[in-house]
Amino acid sequence: MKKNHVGSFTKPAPHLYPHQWSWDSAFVAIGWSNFDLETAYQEIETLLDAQWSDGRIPHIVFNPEEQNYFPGPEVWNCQNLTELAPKHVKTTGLIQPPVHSFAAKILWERTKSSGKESQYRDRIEAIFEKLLSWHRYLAKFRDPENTGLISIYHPWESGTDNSPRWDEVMASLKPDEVPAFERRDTKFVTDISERPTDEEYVKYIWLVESMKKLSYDDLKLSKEHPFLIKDALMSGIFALATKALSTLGERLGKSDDVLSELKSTEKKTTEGLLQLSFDESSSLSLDLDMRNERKRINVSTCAGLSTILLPDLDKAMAETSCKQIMGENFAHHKELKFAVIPSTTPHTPGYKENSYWRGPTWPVLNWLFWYAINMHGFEKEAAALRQANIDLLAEENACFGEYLNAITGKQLGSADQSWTAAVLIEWLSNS
Ligand code: 9WN
Repeated sequence: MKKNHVGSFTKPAPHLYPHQWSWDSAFVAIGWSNFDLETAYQEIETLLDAQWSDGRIPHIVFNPEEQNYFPGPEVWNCQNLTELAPKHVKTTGLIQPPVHSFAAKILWERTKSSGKESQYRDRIEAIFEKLLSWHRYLAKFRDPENTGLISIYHPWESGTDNSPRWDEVMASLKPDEVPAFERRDTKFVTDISERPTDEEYVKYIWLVESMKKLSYDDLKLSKEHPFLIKDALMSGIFALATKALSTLGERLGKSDDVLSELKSTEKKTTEGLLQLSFDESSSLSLDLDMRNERKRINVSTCAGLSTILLPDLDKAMAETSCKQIMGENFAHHKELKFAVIPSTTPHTPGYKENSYWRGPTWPVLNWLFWYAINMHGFEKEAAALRQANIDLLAEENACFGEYLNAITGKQLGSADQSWTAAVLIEWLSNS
């Protein structure tokens, strides 16, 4: 993390990801807060400084020093396409899962326990207000259908870019011309089969072009953009983070109106996830394809485990969800050497052992699910999951991998990934 820290933020990885990424920063701030509160606050503040006037937190904030990334700011062209984008800093027009309020709550707890409340009080107040407008943006503009669930317009928004969750929808897209481009990501990984394919990439860029044509305007996007999905993982995280924001709000003495607004948003998302997305037969929360009559996308990936992220889940549902996580489709799949959660259940359609979100395990999501299992009181299962992740990351060649093969223990993607370090710090500091 120290090595990847530049100016006032932390790059997700030394070369592959040279800018500030939204949800990476939230996890990294949690990691920093174990030993350097100031840097943790700065991480969140730098990100929030790039917030759009409608409340959205962009998925990437570009580092002006860094020209070697595709698609860079000239591709996104946000400042010329919409008044909503900030003028002083360049960003993409996408979002990522809203982990930030969850991070802010943890930061404030650690601020209090280190006796630094008065030093950081004004700053947490300012952070709270910005996060409130972020949550209002999500509730209003990312759910015009009033389902309680959050819409995404691009696989990059999901944070699980080439997950088999998106295969059927992506296969149905028929991109016309996209401007010529040269990928840069494939220059930084030794084996390019660990990254998305060129065919996937063309579609990613085509979707970006469509968003640009619609000026990143949510109302137009929700009506006309070809990719519109209610994302189960995004929604589960939204419920968890909204609860965290309302708890933070209570501690900061916010008004009853604000607190009840947040509570009803959390309730609505919880109901949406349980009623519209949860599939009894697979015990998974499934994404909904809004361009195909809200069809449930029935693929077994770790996003389906999002039910456990709901803070107000009843005991029976929490148990079902925990069993699924620790069972033979996920952490205890018979082929895995390490009992960690794979991104995709082995051998489901679209599964690939070493490819990005198609099979490898992502420590950061393991940590999030570990947190949730603990939150629901399954201490034994949480302890086992923690230990399996620590064992995997202690393998000789693990190198804080971005993602890892849980069958062989091999590190994949980028080495020295910041959020992998952050969650390892968390596991080692909190058992
Ligand atoms: C595109 C930075 C990001 C993560 C995402 C992960 C990957 C980028 C990419 O890296 O996405 O945003 O180029 O593949 O999928 O979750 O935030 O670590």
